[in-house]
Amino acid sequence: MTSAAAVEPWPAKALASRGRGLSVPMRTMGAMKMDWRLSAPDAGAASRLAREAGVSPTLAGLLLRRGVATGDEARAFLAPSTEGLHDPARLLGAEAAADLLVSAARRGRRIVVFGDYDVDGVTAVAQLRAALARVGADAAAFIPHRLRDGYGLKPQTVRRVLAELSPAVIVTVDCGITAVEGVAAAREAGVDVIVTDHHLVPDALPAGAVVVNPRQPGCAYPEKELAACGIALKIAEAIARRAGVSLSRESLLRAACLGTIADLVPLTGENRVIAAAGLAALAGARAPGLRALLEESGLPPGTAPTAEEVAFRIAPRLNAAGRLDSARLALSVFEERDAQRARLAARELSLRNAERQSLERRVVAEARERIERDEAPEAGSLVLEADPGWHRGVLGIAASRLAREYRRPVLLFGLEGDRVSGSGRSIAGVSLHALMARLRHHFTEFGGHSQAVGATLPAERFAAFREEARALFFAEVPAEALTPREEAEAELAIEDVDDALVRELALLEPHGAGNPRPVFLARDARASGPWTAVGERGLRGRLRLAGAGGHLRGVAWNGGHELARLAADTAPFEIHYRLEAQRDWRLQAEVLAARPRSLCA
Ligand SMILES: [Mn+2]
Repeated sequence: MTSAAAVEPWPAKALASRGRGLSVPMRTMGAMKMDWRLSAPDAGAASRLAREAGVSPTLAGLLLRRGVATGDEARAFLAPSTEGLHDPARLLGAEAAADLLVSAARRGRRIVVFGDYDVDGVTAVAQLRAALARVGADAAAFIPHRLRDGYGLKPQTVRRVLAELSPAVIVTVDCGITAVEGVAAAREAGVDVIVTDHHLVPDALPAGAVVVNPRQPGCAYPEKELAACGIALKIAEAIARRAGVSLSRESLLRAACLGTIADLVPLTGENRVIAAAGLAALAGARAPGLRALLEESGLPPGTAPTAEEVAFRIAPRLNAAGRLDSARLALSVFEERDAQRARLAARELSLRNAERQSLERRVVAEARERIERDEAPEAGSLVLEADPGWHRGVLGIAASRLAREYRRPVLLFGLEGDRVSGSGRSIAGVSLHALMARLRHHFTEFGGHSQAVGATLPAERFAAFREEARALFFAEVPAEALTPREEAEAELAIEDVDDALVRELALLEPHGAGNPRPVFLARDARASGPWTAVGERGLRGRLRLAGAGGHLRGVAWNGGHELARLAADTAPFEIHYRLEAQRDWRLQAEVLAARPRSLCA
């Protein structure tokens, strides 16, 4: 692998031939054109909210940007409580689903919980199985195999479930809303079907199923953005209420918060309550597998993880099972009662996660080499690569890393016999699904949403598909979508960072989709200590930053080169940064971008 320092800027002729006056993203931040923005809210509105809510103007500004407008809303946002959870009965179909499941349980009819192989799907299965076990149901879990079955309630997967598990009732989680044929296959076999799903609702719902989806027409449920595991939490509570049994809400919330954070639904509204309450409850996790998983993830026993620790340490371990093989291993973390076996399962998840990382690194490195060799003008609008050696289970995660790095839509395919299967990830402002749908004539399978797609096509069509796709994206992707963007939410000079502010900002946690850790702009930063590069790509470093007065430990993961250059000089420079307190409470500034002060005028 070439070091980033040696990478040439994007070839000038590729830029020239685009003729759009557009800068194509490159490896190192220093060399590329960047759209710097400060999107701070109106100062008057911020100081009004600050007075009403009794918070600093800085925090008030950040709250305004998160849709919080009044003192009451601010108090509810800053202290999320389980009183903010809505009644399951408000979710259309939840009562009917609970009735059907409880009566099936009482009559000894077999129920299959049909899930998905990611954290959202697995935690949803765990919750429904726990609730069904509590009412004495004969309930089996079925999670499709990512490589062998693929996603969702396909007719052939339904036939496998019918043959292997002989269910009387199938209840889906995290899939099924588009499964017209899959539901029909089950109904023809006399099986009752309940579809619980949070994905976008198509015009035609599957016929003959009880459907629970807060997005479906006629559902007045206030939180439309629940993850599948959030819906499962509601159904589990509806089951317990219907059967008159008690069920530990804390235990449900522990699972629900993991899937809610991992599935990247907005952590606002009810999802914020689920995330906050679930994270707090994780400190008291009792299931031996979950305790072992927290320990494997490097979290001190008895402490609540942050949402970022869930996203970067816990969720990748749970996901690793389904990426490489069966997701049953991830489910066993929630269900295994034997302490020894539970520890082994958690250990095995760590090993698979390490294997996933190495498979992913290989795909990313090989794709990078091709990206940097590709001088065709179309290359700047879409990365589309395939390799027989690439493992399908890591293509989506590798595509998302490359899409962020190069700021273009990325599609990666693995060749499997006479078929090519792959995943794509997009960037803000580009609907990958809408563009790929125009190439549907090539695919035998295609699905996803605006930012992520999956597709399969015959290998012999791949060359033609690639050529058409590159031309299509070159013509259709707007130039401004490809320009790297750095957006800060507020100005905050280094010398204004103090303990009181840091404690106040902690009230915004848990951070995630819809409520990101705030990015600040400091206009007058200086390096006050030596720069030390770390990491194999030479892109990381630490330094001390000094504004007019204060000092702050700094770290940069991707913007290291430009920062190192600026830090070597005595001139002040401008940075975008996030504040993070480590577990040891050492505060540091994560520098996301740096540029000379002179450009700011
Ligand atoms: Mn999901």
